[in-house]
Amino acid sequence: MTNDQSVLIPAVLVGLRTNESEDDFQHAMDELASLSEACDLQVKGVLTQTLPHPDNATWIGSGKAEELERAISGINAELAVCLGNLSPAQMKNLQKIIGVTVWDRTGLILEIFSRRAGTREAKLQVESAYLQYMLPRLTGMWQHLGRQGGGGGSRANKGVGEKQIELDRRQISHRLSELKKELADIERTRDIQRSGRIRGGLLAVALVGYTNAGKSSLMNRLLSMSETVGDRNTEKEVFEKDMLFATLDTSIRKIDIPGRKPFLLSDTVGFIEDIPHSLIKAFRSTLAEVRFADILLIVMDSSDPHHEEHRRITEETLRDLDCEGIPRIYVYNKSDLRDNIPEIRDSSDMKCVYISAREGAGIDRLLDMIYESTGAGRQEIDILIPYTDGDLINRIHNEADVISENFEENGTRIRAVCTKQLADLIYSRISSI
Ligand SMILES: Nc1nc2c(ncn2[C@@H]2O[C@H](COP(=O)(O)OP(=O)(O)OP(=O)(O)O)[C@@H](O)[C@H]2O)c(=O)[nH]1
Ligand SMILES: [Mg+2]
Repeated sequence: MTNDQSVLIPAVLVGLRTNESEDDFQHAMDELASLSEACDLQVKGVLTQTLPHPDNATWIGSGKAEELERAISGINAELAVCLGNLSPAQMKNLQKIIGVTVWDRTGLILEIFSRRAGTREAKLQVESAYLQYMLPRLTGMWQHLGRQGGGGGSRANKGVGEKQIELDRRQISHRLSELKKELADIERTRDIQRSGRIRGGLLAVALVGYTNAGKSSLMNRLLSMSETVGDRNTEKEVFEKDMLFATLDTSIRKIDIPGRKPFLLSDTVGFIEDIPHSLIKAFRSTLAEVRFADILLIVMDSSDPHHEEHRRITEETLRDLDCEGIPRIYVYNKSDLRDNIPEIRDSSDMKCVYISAREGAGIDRLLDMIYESTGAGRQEIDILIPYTDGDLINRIHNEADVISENFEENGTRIRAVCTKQLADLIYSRISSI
């Protein structure tokens, strides 16, 4: 969460346009500015360069790098944030010319994540991604420190530096394996909790989508419609803000709207174009709620001209997470910001709905669609349950729709429709059909 009292670091944004269109390049620069804002940077200047391909040594070319150096000293910037992912050598060389720290887009995203990580799991995941990112960059880091120490380049210092790098490298590798183990432990606990919930027989719905699309706002809207124990549901509300990566941790809430079957809803980290691969890998366990969901709500900001592109990126990320088979509903949010709402032609393989999480429009239709789609996630069971397994009979009565029930010599024969999870659980306990 951004701290309003925190000191903003003056920074310059650096863009390199190669073969993308002017519009795409501008859009990417705007996003870099929003990411910088989310990281408490104050953008004091923007410098762009056009080249057929990035310069091997300095990324933007040595002439442009010198121009950048002059701009930086003119406005006392402390940081240069580059659009794109720089190689360790490019980063090191550029840093040397301009005399201030260089971050690339991946480094910036990792920095935001490390500031925002709230739970222990998120902290460990970010640390793991950060160390993987740092590992090949150690050389550049040492050179930078060496220069600050005043002995940059001298042969004696270089030896010490190289030893230090080797040491750092070993320490980082060691820490990475520790982190892997700790994260695996957390994931195991999470699995136990999850199977506990599945036993609750509730349908699991997951919100996914590009960052800032309105996922958390939609969760809060559904919570506000839910039945409350006291008179308010506010303590269950999740954090929403006009800021990239407002949410990092996964929150799960029971949505219990009067007159409708309750379901579980999870809200999690948003996606972004070119999300660092190490980050996706590190967040795989947080995103487990998405992987095990019965249905995905793909939320988009329909007022953003790039929302279809955002949808493509979301689908690609979901593919990386092995979520291709899960039924989905495309939720076009922020309809209140649109002048017109296109006619929706529902087809069996693509379910779309326009909603406004802020004003409530379209929410009832979305809920109908969730229940309609869950038919796909439900299945019929026909099973003979021994009289000794009375607890299973109780669960089926509580959680499934019973079609018929006959008392036979060896047990109760039940035909019912229930969630896939409940069916799997029953079949794993009772092998005879
Ligand atoms: N006008 C309008 N604004 C909305 C709507 N839904 C969300 N917003 C705003 O969009 C911004 C982002 O909303 P969030 O709910 O935090 O978005 P998110 O998808 O959870 O974002 P991350 O957690 O960063 O991935 C906030 O300023 C919301 O108030 C809507 O239906 N209409
Ligand atoms: Mg959010």
